[in-house]
Parts: sequence; structure tokens; C-alpha cells
Amino acid sequence: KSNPIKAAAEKLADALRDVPGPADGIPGKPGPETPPVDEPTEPRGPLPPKPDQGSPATVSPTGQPTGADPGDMAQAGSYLTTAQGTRLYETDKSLKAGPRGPVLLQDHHLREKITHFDHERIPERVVHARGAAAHGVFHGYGTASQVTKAAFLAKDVATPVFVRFSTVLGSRGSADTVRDTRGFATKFYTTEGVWDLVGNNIPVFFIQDAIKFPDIIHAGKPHPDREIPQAQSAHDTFWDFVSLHTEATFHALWNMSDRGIPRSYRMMEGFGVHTFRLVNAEGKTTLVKFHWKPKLGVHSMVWEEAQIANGVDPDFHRRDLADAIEAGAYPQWELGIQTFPDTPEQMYEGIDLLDSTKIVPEEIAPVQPIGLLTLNANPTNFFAETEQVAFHPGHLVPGIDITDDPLLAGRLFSYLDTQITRLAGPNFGQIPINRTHAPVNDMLRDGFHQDAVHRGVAPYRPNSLDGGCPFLAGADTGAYVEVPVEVPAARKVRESPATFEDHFSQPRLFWQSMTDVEREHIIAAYTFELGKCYENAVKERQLKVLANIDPELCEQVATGLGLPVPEPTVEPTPVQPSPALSQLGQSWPLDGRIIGIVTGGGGDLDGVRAVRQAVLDAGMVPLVVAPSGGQLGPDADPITIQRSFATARSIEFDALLLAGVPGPGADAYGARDAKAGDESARAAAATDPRVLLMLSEAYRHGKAIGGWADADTVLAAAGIPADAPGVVVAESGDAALDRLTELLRNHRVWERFAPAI
Ligand code: HDE
Repeated sequence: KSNPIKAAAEKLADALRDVPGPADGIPGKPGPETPPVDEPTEPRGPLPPKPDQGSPATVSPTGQPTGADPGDMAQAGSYLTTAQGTRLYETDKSLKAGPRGPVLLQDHHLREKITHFDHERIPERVVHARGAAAHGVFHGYGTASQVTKAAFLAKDVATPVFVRFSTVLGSRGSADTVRDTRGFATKFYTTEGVWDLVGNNIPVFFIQDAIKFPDIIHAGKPHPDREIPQAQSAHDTFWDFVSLHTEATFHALWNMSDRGIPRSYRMMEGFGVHTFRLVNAEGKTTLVKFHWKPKLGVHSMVWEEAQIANGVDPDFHRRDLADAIEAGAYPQWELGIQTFPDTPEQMYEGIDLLDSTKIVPEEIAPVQPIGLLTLNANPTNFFAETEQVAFHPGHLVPGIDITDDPLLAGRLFSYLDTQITRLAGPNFGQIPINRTHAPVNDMLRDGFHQDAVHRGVAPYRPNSLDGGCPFLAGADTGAYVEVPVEVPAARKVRESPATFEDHFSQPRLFWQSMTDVEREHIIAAYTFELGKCYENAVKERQLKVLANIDPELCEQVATGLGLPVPEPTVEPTPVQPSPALSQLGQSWPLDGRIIGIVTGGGGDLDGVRAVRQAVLDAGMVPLVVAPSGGQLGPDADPITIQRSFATARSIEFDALLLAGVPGPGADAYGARDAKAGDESARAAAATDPRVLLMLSEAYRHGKAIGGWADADTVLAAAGIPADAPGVVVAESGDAALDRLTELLRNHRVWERFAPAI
């Protein structure tokens, strides 16, 4: 008697024999019947916009033309409708039983409107919650083709990108200019799939093993009882952890240096931190570290400036990025790699390449440029793009592979995991900003927020019912094939390599690479941060850590804290300084730098006009500051005032130009403070106290100050010697600007900062 199950199995086996044979999971080895390379389906295109709900074009806050067609605005359709498209006749009043009666539960529009609003927010990122982003393009130089087969790095290939910068510790609404690490995450929409380079502006990390991530973040975030302080490391729990966990020493030192308070996202370096493994067309592998080098140089704020900015303009970095892009000052970075031979030890010149608390100095492994990133468009909608973008170090393309860095291993798990909560389910890859530009042909199905309408009946392999599709690729048809790295036989242990135990030689190297003024800033930063701690035990323990970095650093901070100077506990090994780590000593382009042109409203308006044009011609941004808003000069040829004395503050400007400050408006403010017969009071009376504050801050913060006409009177009133470093009073606005521009190329007038040691 025939067995029906056996008969069915034989029938299935017959059917499968006819299915074109894929490579069947043997990496790099296409099967004999591999189908043609043509993709079986079209790439997933963007969803069509809903009727009357196209994406709104960017609206310029400064009224610059954006080319936006009013018909494109989400708000511009002819009639207001419900989410279901039913037209509405009223949206301001609920449905009631009579004008004074109770609101009726049956008001479907009220319920829909409020319910949707109730669910507008999604959880913020558990770290890096505060960010700003931009679109751009990446051009490969082709110089990496020797070491990687990644198609987007080939010469002249242009790849769209989306970059999100962020702080780490603060909530979504926290201030931008806090002392913190900055995220620098880039999504490359390559033809071979998405590659995410999820990096930071600091090349090392607090921990060597991902299992410590919840610890460092719990220590850095606000205290769980009162939820303070927000977006700061200057508190007991952070320094408690860092002082106990000395592998965090180097990252904390970078944070205490000027790198912790960047002037702009446009002026930061970026680092992939971990060592990655590249593989070329011949299968040869190379270990690399990724670097982003900003064309504008690496620049920072000074601490007082950053603190003022937190209050005066908490969106300082977000605004700076958006304004620069809108003004056409497109920020650019070169992507570079340090390359190391892929030896079994994975060491370079004694430095463990799997230890993310170590750098490889550029002097011993130069950064070789491999492409250029240009950010040239602001996001259209913050939520849709900046908030919903999902980066993941495991988004890799052929030619780029990972190493066994234990910090990276945990990240490869964490990003997808957290995004499933943050973006409510596993389908966030379908959100427009996250969509790959390569064809998608997966067998992932269903789940929350599934937007695709998948056809067919066989989302599984092997299948015969949907023609056996889709097939597997091989290495020669673009498959991502992991490098078959040897894994040495080993015992299963919870241990780190012995090389991970050196926590102080690289902090020492960093300290010794700093100039005097940078060291002064570091001392001030530790003194401030530890001074904000309450527990003496924490401060004393951190001073012991500093003693192991440098005795002078430790002594200065201890003096500032009023605590005894401890002895080092570790025998210092000699280190070779790395001048590349210093931010000083070079001259840089000035694109998008902001010059405040301060005028009392009277005086040399033609000079103001000329200098404003000269600033624009130099690719910088002039902001005219006057006693009140509105315009200066005749209606026929007005000068628009961008900032009044009430809205201007020094932190917004990279340099100041004084164009005849004492004027009718200024007198009105200053006169009340004048005392008869007092020379300096008379001078102060000629000038608004807010201008004097602006000048003294700019002076303290090492900013170039120039002027013409009666600028020296104003400077004298502010207590600034006209012959002080970086102060120029010239015959005309143009002459003053010329000299100011030269000073600005060094970012700050460094001579103004007294060396502490
Ligand atoms: Fe992240 N990190 N991270 N991180 N990280 C996240 O992913 C994590 C680390 C970095 O603009 C989270 O989607 C672990 C190093 C950036 O959307 C989360 C560890 C570096 C961003 C996460 C690290 C980074 C994140 C939170 C220790 C530099 C913002 C939200 C092993 C190389 C990306 C999210 C954006 C975000 C985990 C350490 C960079 C929780 C477990 C080292 C730039 O998944």
C-alpha cells in the first residue's frame, strides 16, 4: 500500500530538483546554476506622498529664498481633512450638547486630533538623544581601492549621505555647548547597501568592553533621585566611576580638554574609534582606523563662552550647522584611514588595536585621505529624519568588516536592539531616512508598522512556489562575505588581555602633546568639574589618577580644590608626544565665521555697508548689531539690523568690529550711569553697558576685536587697551577687517590666555 506522506515528500523533492540552484550558503562559491546577476525585484522606492501631504520644503528662518513652492507644504492642501481624508468644516470647537453643554464622546474629530497628539513623541535615544543632522554627498578618491573593494570608495563615485551629530549625556531638549563627547554618525547610501560609520569626535572610549556601557552611562546621566545635573559630567557619580575605573582616564582627559566643547559641529574631527578590517578584491585584508578631518580645522569654545551659550542660545550648534548650510558655507571633511598590517597579534608599534581606549599617533601611522564629505542640505523635517534615523555599526558593505574589539561586539548587538523599542518594532528600515538605495529583497515579514505589501506566498528558502526566488549571491555577484579570520583555540573566560591594563601612558602622551594654553584649559576643566563634586573621597581618588598622568597637572588641580597633592602610584613609562593632537598653531579657512558689526546707529554708515559686503565676499557672515531692531540709513538704501543690543551676546560672534558705537541709542542707555567729572564714567556713558559686556567677554574669550572711527573710546570704556594682542583700530572698516581676518585664521588670539604653568 502506498504511503501518502512518502509520496508527498518525493513529489516535493522532484519539485525542488527543478529549482535553479543558488550558491546554497557557501560563501564566495557561486553554485553552478547561479542565476543571472539581475536583481529579481525592483528596489523599494520611496512611498508616494499622501494626497495634499507632500513633504514641506525647508523654510528659512532668516527669510532666505529656499525655492519652496507653497503648494509643496504639508499644510497647503485646499481643505483640512481628517486622517481618513474626510473634509472638515470646523476644527476649533468640540461637538457639544449646546454651546454651554457637555462635550460629546461621539466627536470623532476631537478624539482623533487629541489621540494623535498624545502619541506624537517617541522615546528619546538612551544616549545621544540631542542631535542635529544634515544631508550631503561623499566622493571617493579611489585611493582606498588598494585595500578595499567597497564600491563607494572607488574614484569619483558619488554617494548620498546623512550625518547626525549629537551630544551623549543630555536629553533631547538639553543645551548644545555642554562639556561632553560628540557623536558623529554617517549613513552612506551606497549601491551595495547602507554603510554606517557611527563615530565620535573623540578617538577613544571610556571602556574596553561593552558590558561596562550601562555602568558608565548610569554614572554620567543625572542622578536617579533628583534627575540632576542635566547634560553634565561635573558631578559625583561620574567622577566616582571614572576614578574607580581607570581605563576611563584617557577619554575623560579628552573631555576635559578643549575637545569637550567644540566651537561647531563643522569644526570637529570624527573617529570610528575601533579598528576595522578592510578586504580588497584579491581577498587581502588590512586593519584600519577611520578619521574625519574637517576642512575648517578643529576648534573649540572657551569654557565661559560655552556656559554663557548654554543659556543665551541652547541651540548654538544646531543653529550653526543649519545656518552655515543655508548660507552655502557647506561643511566638508576628508575621510582618512590609518592602515596597519592584519597580523594575528593585531598590534601596531606596541599598541593593541583591539583596545578602544588607545589611539595610534598620526606621526607613526599617518592618516591617508580616501574621500570627501560635503554637507549641502538641511533636513526637511526634524522628526522624520534627524529623530528617526537609525545608525548601526553592523550596517556593513562588502569590503568593510569588523574586528574582535570587545567594545564593538556589544555595539553590534545594541543598536538594533534599542531601535526596536525607540522606533516601535522591527520595520524602521522602511522609514524613508533609513531606506537603503540598493534593491531590497528580504524575507523579513509583518511586525509593527509594516508598510510594504509583499506579494507571493513563499517568504522562505528553499521554496518552489515562488520560483525559488530570491537566490543567493556569491562573492563575485556582490554578496557580503565575512573574512574567514582564524580564531585561535582558547578557553572560554571572562578576562581581558594583559595589554588592556595600561591606563596611563596614553593620557601622559596626550598631556605632553598639548601647548601651554591647552594645558591651562585642562587644569581649569578638572578643577571646575571636581569642584562641583560633594564627596571629598571622589576628588581625592581622581587626584591620584591625575598624579599618574602628570605631577604638574595634579598639583594645579589639587591647589584649585584645596586638597593635598597625592603621590603617583604607577611608574611612568617614557612617551613620545604627538603634535597632531594639539589644536593650535595653524591657519584655517574662515567659511561661515560670524563677524558682529557693532554700531550705535549713527556714524559711518557707508563704512558699515562696505565692511558688511567685504565680510560676505570673504565667505563669512556679517551680523549688524545696533541699539534696537529695524534698519539703519535711508529707506532707499537701508542696512538691515540683525541683532539689537537686547538680543546680541558675544558668544554668537567669532570676532567683533566696532563701527562708531556711541550714537543716539547708546547715549540713551549709558547716560544714567555717568558721574560728573569722572573721565571713565563719561566714557562709559557714551556706550551701552551691553556693548561693554559684549566687548569684555569677547576680549576674555580670545576673540579678535577691530574697529575704526571712535572705536578706541569704546575700547577704553570697556577697559581694553587699544594695543592689546588681537585688538586693531584702523583708519577704515576695510583696513580693520583685513587685519581681523588674519587674526581669525588662528581661531583665537592665544596670547591673551596667560600660561598657568
Ligand atoms: Fe553608541 N549607542 N554605544 N557609541 N552611539 C547609541 O543607539 C552603545 C559607542 C554612538 O545619531 C545607541 O540608536 C554601546 C562608541 C553614536 O543616532 C545605543 C556602546 C561610539 C550614537 C548605543 C557604545 C558610539 C550612538 C543609542 C559600548 C563611537 C548616536 C541610540 C559598547 C565609536 C547615533 C541608538 C545617532 C548611539 C550603544 C559606545 C557612537 C544604545 C552599547 C564607542 C554617534 O545603541
